[in-house]
Amino acid sequence: MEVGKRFKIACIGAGNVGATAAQYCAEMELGDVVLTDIVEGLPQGKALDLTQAGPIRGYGSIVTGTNDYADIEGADVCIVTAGLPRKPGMSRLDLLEKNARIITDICEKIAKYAPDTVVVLVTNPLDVMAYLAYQKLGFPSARLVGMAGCLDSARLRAFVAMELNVNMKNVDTMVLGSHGDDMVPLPEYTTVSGIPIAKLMSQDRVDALVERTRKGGGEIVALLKTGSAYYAPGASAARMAQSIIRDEKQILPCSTLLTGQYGLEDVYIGAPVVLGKAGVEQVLELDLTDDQRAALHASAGEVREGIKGLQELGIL
Ligand code: A3D
Repeated sequence: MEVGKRFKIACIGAGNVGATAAQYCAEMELGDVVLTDIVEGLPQGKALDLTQAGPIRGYGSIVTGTNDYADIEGADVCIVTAGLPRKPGMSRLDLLEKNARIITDICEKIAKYAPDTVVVLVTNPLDVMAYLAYQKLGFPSARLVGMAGCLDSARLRAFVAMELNVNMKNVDTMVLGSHGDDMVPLPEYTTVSGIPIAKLMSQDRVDALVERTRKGGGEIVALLKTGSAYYAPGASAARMAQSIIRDEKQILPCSTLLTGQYGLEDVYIGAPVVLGKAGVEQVLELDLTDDQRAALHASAGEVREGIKGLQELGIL
């Protein structure tokens, strides 16, 4: 009897987003999950808790927790959420440096223990960290992909569904560009069961929903007061892991290395990609208006500023 392969997903960073991604991966039975963190007991405790939810939720994925990177050995997908949030008094540059040092260290460990893995990076500032990880890992760019567009497009889909009082599953959309205020949502590519949203609501309402999407992360931070969003980010990372592990070849907006597409190169930025077992198997180029193209280039300019910051710090 042929025994099926059990896939392995390493969630590096067992904080809010990492543990939530682990939960969704286990619930979807994508494979066995290894939660990894530097804080002793944290990944072990959350892993045990998730394991004990298995009999109730009906999943058979084995979830373990560790502080030892050797345990990620052979992981098919590594979801990286390790990093520090911005604290009061911490400048953007401070945060950039601290997270860049964490990502550099983690990349060394991934390259050592899981050299064939596909990395789904989540740590902010997302597109800059994705570029850094790509440089540090030495993997083909197909195997390093950033999570942002999945989340941003899910937010726009949810807002459209809430506005029209329809099922969110019927809403489809595409968001390009960097993660943050410079993202480039594409209302022309937003449909409800194939119907363009321009036929379902006024331009003013479309603009308002796009603006709410742009500020979607901040809206949740303001409500939570401490910490940032984690259910939808965790679900987005797990969704990407699913497309990779099951070789689904889903078209999803992800941060990826551009090599001339949209007139941009040598920068990580959000674009529609085909995600399969090789990672990013294609980058799709959409027709953009002049304004959207200019917004995408401005977005890439911001990412390049961050990359320049890392070069000045001697990290890149
Ligand atoms: P949090 O709950 O603080 O978890 C971060 C975890 O990383 C903590 O448990 C730390 O102990 C751990 N950690 C720190 N250094 C290391 C290390 N070297 N190795 C292993 N673990 C380490 O944060 P969170 O889960 O809410 O967010 C995690 C990251 O994701 C942050 O950078 C967020 O800004 C980012 N994030 C990005 C998005 C995007 O859409 C791109 C959305 C949500 C969060």
